[in-house]
Amino acid sequence: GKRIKLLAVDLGASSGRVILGTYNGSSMVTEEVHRFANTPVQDSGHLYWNVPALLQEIKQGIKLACQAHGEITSLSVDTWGVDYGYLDHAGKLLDSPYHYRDQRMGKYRNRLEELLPPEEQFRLTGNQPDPINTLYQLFADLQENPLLQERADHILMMPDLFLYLLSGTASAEKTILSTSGLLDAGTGDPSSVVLGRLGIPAGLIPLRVEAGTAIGRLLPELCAELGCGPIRVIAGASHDTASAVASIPYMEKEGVAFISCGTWSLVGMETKAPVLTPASYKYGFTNEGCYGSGNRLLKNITGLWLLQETRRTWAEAGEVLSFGELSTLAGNEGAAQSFIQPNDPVFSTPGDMPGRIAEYCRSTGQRVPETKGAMVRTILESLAQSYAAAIQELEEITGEKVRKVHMVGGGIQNKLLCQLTADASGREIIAGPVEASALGNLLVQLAALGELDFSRAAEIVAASETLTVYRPINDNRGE
Ligand code: LFR
Repeated sequence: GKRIKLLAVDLGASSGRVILGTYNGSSMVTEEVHRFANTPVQDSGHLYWNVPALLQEIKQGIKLACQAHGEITSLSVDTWGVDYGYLDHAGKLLDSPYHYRDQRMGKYRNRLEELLPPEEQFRLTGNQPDPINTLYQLFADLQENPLLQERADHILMMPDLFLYLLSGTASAEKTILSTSGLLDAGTGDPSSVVLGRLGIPAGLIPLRVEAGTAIGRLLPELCAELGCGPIRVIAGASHDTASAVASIPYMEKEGVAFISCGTWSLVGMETKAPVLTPASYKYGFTNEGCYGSGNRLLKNITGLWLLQETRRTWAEAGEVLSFGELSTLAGNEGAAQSFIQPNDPVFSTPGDMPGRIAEYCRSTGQRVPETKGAMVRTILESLAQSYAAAIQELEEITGEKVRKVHMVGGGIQNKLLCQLTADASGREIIAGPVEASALGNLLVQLAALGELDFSRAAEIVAASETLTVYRPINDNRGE
């Protein structure tokens, strides 16, 4: 039968990959062609993304895929949310895009929130106010550098920036833009109130496109450089979380929540429309756009970031441990003795995470984890508990009972985390796929090419991936 080959470029905050998908009409076989670290640049007290290095890695992945697999029909890029770069009037990238963990927004936060109070932001945009959001970053940039108004032609969100560098077409895809805090809730259109209040020129946001739009082809000079044909370039569900959620192998959707586990853990539920109630605001939920129609009601929980930074800190001190080894150490420990709040601001910037966790435990009157295993156990159990709490909150906000939870993303390779989540939440966990964002990215491309009726997506994922079910063993809900 017919086989279609597609490439997903999936950039996470800690690593990126280029994944080849081969679709045969009923399942998708995926193969990792290239994987690379995403290492931010620290310079004069600021934190940036290294766009040239990332572009080089993406190109390397495309080249390897074309060498090994011949003709590739299309490609798409998804990345983390909220970050962006500026293009000048000649279409060149101005400066290095900032990392959302850069701290410049702190200086302007109060001013912004005077002009646009957090509660009003939430009501207007559906996005949970957070200094990492595009609107806080843009506002800070314009305050620090008013000349930007003249130098910049428009911004491009990170996936749109890479799509532009590959195809020459500038666009603003709807799902990634829905992380910005700049749109009217549920519409995909910039909010004139938000822009007006903050003095952000509307012209900074380029032509908006729906998720799943073919925007062009790989630039001729890149085809020549990489030895590829004129691969179609598709704006997919460009936000990695939108792609990840597009890959959930739902058997049913009623009463089902998801946890997307990467650098962040996103705990949520798909709803028809944004949920803008006081409870939704109070519990820290946000509303983002799904592929197609629909809304993602979810909470951002600082996720494997805690473990990534812990691992990095220990590696720098000479003890290099894999994530598998860390999980084994934690598995050999008894139940955690101390807990942290993953979203506490002390954990949000890069640094000595074990030191900060120890300090957190000390200052909250808890026992300081004494071994590496105990430290990891504290992280994993704290995550599982905050997932369970978010599920509880989701039930309260939506008035729906959550019976099952789909866990997707790289974090589900940590089986202990999945089991702890089943235990803490008292829910059945269905884990898979691991490469959720890449798979969702590929499926949306197929739909954009007219090769897939998206209502079959879950069925295709279930036919392509191994799913693992975790049932609560030690039900900690006390029911
Ligand atoms: C996950 C994610 C979240 C977003 C966070 C920061 O990778 O995209 O959805 O809130 O990164 O951009």
